[in-house]
Amino acid sequence: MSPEIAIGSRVRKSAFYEATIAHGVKQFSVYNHMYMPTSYGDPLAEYEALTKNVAIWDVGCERQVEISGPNAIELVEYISTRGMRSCKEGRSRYTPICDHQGVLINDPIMLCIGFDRYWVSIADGDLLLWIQAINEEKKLNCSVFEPDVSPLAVQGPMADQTMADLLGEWVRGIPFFGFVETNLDDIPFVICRSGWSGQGGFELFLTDQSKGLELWERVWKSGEPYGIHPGTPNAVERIESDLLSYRTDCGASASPLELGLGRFMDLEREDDFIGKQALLLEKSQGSKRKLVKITLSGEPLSSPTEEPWPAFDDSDNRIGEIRVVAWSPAMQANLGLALISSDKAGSDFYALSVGDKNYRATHLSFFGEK
Ligand code: THG
Repeated sequence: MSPEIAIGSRVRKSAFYEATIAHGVKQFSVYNHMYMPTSYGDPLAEYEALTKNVAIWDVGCERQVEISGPNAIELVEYISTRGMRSCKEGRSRYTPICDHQGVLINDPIMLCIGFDRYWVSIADGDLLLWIQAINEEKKLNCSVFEPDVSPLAVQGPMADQTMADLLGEWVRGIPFFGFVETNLDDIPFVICRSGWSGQGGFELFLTDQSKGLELWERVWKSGEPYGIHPGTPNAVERIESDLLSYRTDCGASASPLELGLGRFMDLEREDDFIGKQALLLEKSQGSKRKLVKITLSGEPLSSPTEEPWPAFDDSDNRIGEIRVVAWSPAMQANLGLALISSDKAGSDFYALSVGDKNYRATHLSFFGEK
């Protein structure tokens, strides 16, 4: 028997947990102290639905940290490597967050609800504690808490049609990373044109967790004519689309410059922010490593990479590690991400899997520069 995950009260259930069980979820991971679906048992069907039709994902584990009060923008600006002052109400930005050493500690989307109210839509990490501590130490008097907000992702080429049928044609006009507060009868949510895929679509930020099953079923019904399928944040489509998985791709000790996130930061801005000095220094001296996209020789790899694989150049020098590999139906190849020492990044290399199998890695691109 393969290992299972224990379900218990220490780890939280998402607002859509019941719906995922009803739709046959087969595997969970844990993300922000919450069960996160990672498979419905047929990766190819999930990939096809995402890239050709429409997919519905429980991403309720993408928790929000709400920052509100007159100084909210001061706090947001101080924790963000990306400038947020020019972000308008009803718009959001993908924003790397670093510690004082310039190490990436989270990469949330920041939603500007008003200049006195933000939602930080976090990746896996206890950012709530970090922001609460900084708020206290800087005496900014914001209120910083986890609100009752649960995102549900609707992704794929038929996502617009699915949501237009459900809510009205107006949803087609929502710009990328723009959002609007709305409701379906008594189900309240915020609809945002966002999501962790390159296929387009929306995220519905449900603001009453007791309505999770209802919202899921309403979306499901609307998507049925368009081949809606339950899915999860997709292990390979997101690599094809250059979307970072914090920790998977970088562990907990990489800088956003190593990870190709430079275009999402404003290091030269006047305001002080956490990590600024370290990042400016790294930028002037060059980063030690680079995250690169590679293809790998061999049979399709069906199981996820449990551990990083050591990477070697052709003279057998250790040059870094492969962080993740997944089979790409679009490229008909094993696609991977590797953190490689800067002087070697850009060349081909080889790697040893956990079972000591030898794989040839061919360089495709630097992550974030496809
Ligand atoms: N949705 C929500 N919250 C999240 C995620 C999400 N929090 C954690 C995690 N995912 C954050 N990771 C990303 C990474 C990239 C993008 C979104 C979330 C993304 N990037 C675009 C790009 O790279 O082109 C655009 C970024 C921009 O222009 O600002 O979409 O999925 N709610």
